[in-house]
Amino acid sequence: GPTEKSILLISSSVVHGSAGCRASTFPLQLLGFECDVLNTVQFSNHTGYKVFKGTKTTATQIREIYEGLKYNGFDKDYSYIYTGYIPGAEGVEAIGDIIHQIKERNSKVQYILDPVMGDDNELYVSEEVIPVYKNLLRTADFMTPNQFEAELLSGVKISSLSTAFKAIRAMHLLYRIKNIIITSIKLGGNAESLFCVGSTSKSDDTPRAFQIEFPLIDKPFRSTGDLFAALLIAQYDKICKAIDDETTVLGLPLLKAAEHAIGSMHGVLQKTLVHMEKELQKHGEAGAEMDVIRKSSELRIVQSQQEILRPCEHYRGSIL
Ligand code: PXL
Repeated sequence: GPTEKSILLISSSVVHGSAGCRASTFPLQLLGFECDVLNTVQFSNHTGYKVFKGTKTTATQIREIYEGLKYNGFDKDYSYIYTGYIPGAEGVEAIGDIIHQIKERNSKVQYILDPVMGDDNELYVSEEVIPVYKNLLRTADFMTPNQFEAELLSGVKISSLSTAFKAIRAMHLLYRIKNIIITSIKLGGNAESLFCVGSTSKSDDTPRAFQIEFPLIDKPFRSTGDLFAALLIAQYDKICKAIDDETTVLGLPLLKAAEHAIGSMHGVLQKTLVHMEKELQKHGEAGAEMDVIRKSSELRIVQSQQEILRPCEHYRGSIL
């Protein structure tokens, strides 16, 4: 029915661990979303380990899978589409075609493009995806780059909050995109906090920007962007529905959604940190091995249901 919340998730699957769709599906289901999941790869584990094995879904296979969805009419009722980890340019192109078709058939669907390309100045997909994403961004309603991805897509080096907002303004203009969130920005080598900065452009095209500061937990977590995007979508949907119900106009739904997503995120990371310390103690000397650290820092998502359902309200942002 019309009140059903449904989403098509297009991202990676890993057998072990919590990357890609394995980070986003369960939280969205827990928060009441019907999730359709198209896996762009099936890897043994995320690519940050010494070894990973598995297969990529080819562009032809992606198109074929969509034909099946379309034939059966499953693609008509999505409230949201999310795209995340896609390893190559042909894959991004094939998925772009799918997005166009779904948008043509359903003008209400909202598309969240998470341009998953890398982190800390290191790419983990083919660099040929960059121009293809630049094209695809024009059809997106939301984008959720991290600092590195925002730099690649805006051409602006982010070294301060003011350059972050410069990057945001550039992306609004380049891609005519309404909602932008740069999920985490680190300013300086020994920073103790991170910043989430975002913006919604109003009907007159002026951006309404905001920032949220939250504590940095300095561990080699991965998949935090995948989980954040999922939480953001769920919180945004909830806030927009609450506005409809009460016909009150809140300041900026995207800011509220990001505050709640960060609240949950912080809870998941705290849970993961406690687990990590226990595991590393158990492993003694061997605990210093990078892959042991990697495994112990896989996000503890199933164990964090309360944190996902009831985000802590501690992180408050400000409108600029
Ligand atoms: O969190 C991004 C991500 C998603 N999927 C896979 C990955 C990564 C990052 O390394 O390897 C398979």
